Amino acid sequence: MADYHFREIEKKWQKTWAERNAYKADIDHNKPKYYVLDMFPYPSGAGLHVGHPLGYIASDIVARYKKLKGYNVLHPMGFDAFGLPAEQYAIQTGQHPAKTTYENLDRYKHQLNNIGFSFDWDKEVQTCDPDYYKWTQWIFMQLFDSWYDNKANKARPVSELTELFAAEGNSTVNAACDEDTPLFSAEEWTGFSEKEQADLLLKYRLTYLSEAVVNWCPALGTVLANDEVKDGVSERGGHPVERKKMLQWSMRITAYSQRLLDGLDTIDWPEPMKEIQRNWIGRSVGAEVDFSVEGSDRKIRVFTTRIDTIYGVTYLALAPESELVDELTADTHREEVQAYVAQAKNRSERDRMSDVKTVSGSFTGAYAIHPFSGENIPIWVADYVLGGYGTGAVMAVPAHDTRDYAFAKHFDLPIVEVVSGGNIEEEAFDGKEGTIVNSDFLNGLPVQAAIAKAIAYVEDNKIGKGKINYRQRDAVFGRQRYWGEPVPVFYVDGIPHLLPESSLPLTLPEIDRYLPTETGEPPLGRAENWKTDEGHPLELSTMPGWAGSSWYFFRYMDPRNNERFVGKQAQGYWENVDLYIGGAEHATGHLLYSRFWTMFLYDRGFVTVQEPFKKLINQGMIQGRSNFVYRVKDSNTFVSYNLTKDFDVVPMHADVSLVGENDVLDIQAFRQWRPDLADAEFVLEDGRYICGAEIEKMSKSKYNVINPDDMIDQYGADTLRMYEMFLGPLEDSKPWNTNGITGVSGFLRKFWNLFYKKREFSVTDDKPTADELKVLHKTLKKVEEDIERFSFNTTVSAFMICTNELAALKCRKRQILEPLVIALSPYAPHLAEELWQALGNSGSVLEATFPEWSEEHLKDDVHEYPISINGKMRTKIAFPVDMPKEEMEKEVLASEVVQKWTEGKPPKKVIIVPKKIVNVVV
Ligand code: ANZ
Repeated sequence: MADYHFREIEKKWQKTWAERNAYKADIDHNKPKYYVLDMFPYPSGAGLHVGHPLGYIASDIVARYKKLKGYNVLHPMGFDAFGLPAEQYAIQTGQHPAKTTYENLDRYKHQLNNIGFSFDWDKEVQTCDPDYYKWTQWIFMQLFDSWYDNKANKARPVSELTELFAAEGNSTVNAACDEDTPLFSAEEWTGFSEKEQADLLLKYRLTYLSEAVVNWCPALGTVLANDEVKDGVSERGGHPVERKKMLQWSMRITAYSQRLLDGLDTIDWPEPMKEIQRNWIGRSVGAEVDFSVEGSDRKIRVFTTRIDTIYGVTYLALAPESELVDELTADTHREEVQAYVAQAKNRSERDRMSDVKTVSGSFTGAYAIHPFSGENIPIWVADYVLGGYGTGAVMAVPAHDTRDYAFAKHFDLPIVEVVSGGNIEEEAFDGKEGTIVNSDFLNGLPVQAAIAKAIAYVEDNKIGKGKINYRQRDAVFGRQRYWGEPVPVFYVDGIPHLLPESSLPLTLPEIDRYLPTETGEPPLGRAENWKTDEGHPLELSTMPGWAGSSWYFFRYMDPRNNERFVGKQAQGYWENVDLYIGGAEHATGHLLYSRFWTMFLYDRGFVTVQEPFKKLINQGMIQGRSNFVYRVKDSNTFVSYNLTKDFDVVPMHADVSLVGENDVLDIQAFRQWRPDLADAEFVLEDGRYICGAEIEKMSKSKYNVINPDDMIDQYGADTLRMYEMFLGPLEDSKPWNTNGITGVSGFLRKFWNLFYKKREFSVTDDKPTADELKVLHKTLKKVEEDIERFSFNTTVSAFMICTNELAALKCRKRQILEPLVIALSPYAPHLAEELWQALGNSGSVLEATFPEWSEEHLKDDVHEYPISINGKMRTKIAFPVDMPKEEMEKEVLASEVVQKWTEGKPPKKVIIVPKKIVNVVV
């Protein structure tokens, strides 16, 4: 084959690699391991567009490069195959979601294979496969069977907790548990009924059933996790979400808040991702202080981060949800407060937090007593106080907090500034209004010292204590849907029990329709005989999308193990993911849950690592370039882009496949696109219809999707791979531009032509020149250094420059070209494999070693200086680069040409610019 026939070449090598099982990764203790992973895709009905493989191409390059560098590389792929879209489709069509899922999955696989990825398909996992979700259920069971010991700072089996309860009750146990867990003695514990014990244990288990306020989405018929709700609507579909109290499975991720924070310092992730997780977890150091209530023995406990400002408290504010509201409100104010509470509860948390302008609240008629000054302070209900955070009550210090300040101004409450506590710049109040108090024993201390002293004081006096709060809540785990993992739990007299391990997997039952039952139970309520053999009812909710994706990286290491979720040996060898590439949108979902489950599995001794992903890179989005046509209102006439100002037009997306170079519309094709356009009329400019264009998200609905299959068919997979990398830095978002791809395709052809001259393979064994060696070594150095820092676009340019330079030098030498084939193989594996074979190698380029570059060939040892006399270039003289200036000057002046132009006279000045030029002024 003499021409670059990419179609045949790519088919041939894809087939060969598959036959040879070329990417099989087995444990090999003689080599260091490297685990490169992509976030596995959800196989959607739309298939892949060119944006999807961007990250996969980058990870594939790294995988192939690391292999050349002598690593044993694990580079698997699989599918996150449970999820809402397949189920929504099933509801519409009556088709089993498995059917569409597997159809989509096959299409994805086919598309991925077209691109020539080095995936070890023997390691494939699919989260909806019972052999896989058996182990998701198993991990759920381990979580149910664990509690978090704050003293040991790790999860432990529940059997050890019940032993402690039986021996000492729970007062000595420092565990992550529900706020409302009562204290009990050992005798009380043993005296409790089975149901009472079971209920208490649920307050400790790491996965538990509780009555919780959840995000209920009536349109989707399910609850959603906090990260699945954006701006009050469901992330998928944009349906309204309500707050609702339900009996619900949750995961006690809050037990791990501090470790999830600390762990961030040990991993190499983009700083913004770490920051998003830090903010989500929301650690805040402060104190809880109890305020007594006048005429009542109830106390109001507040959480504050600024206890040093306590002398400036002028009112207390309770969250509308707080149960204290009803208890404390004076009869004279009851009606008003109740009306306020009813209205406030309907506002979303987000609105309540951020909106300072619509200050609202209601006075309860009750008063608290200031613990330091003994003064009376009014108690208000205010919706800016959130029920679910801290204690649901705040001590309001209008002079030092903006929200309190706005509230006090609105309701005309006193504003009292505290002069201790140092000077915090962002204080709300500038001292012009209200009184200033001296904060007594905190006076003159810097903020942190004042806080420490005040905390010591409240602790000594037993009216409060130092406290660290986390904003993160436990993660809601149950979903009232069909297409997810069944929760392996059955009920006896309302007590949840785990199924025996031997009965896993608990497989999804067949049902007639994928909808809730008439009585509002989840779809599993439709299954006949959804019971244990003993007739006990099984749990009806299923697991959320994130269950299966929270541990799949371990399963890849050992996917066919029937005894364990991952074999000890396999996990011990592959450890965790060295490089993880995927989208930034998973910061508070998948990436947090995976870290949580890994820490848990570590605690219980099931894995040897605490963090799943050592290094993370977020690839940017490839945006689409949409085209528009402009329809004259209420007509079927379309006006060309530059004429639209003279008409009243409505823009409409036109499929980008109907538009040619320079945005010229193919009118014929457009008319055939849709029946309603068959008789479309056009107002043209210069005889053509020019479309408008805009950069938008690549999406079916915007008709701007570019299918990688089409690109591969037209240009080849190697060109697509290199072009996607060439578009710009991996992390950046950038628009797709099909015009640019021809440049890359031309470059690969040019590279090919270094080997073939007039269709003849013409590589020689001649000795390379210093210049040729320099081109080679410069390129190898750049390629290696750039891959090591994940800069792929610059590597592609380096290859282009090198190819041009070698073509200019007419270099066809094996000693130069062969190493380049190896270096190029991670990027253009098919072409490299073909040329490797043409060079006479029997094995595969996959088994080669990445060529080493050496400094010796990079040296510029002589430089040819232009010699300019009075500003005019007269000749050129080569000097060794390390020659001292005085010697150069002597030689320049002695040269014949210079002698001629200076007529032998001594020059006024000689200026030598190293490695650039010599200027002689006479
Ligand atoms: C007095 C004070 C004075 C406060 C001051 C702040 C500044 P973070 O950092 O987010 O933890 N707060 C406490 N619980 C709240 C709740 N459930 N809803 C709304 N606000 C609440 O914020 C803690 C601070 O937010 C606490 O410290 C409290 O106001 C308020 F100059 O107490 B502070």
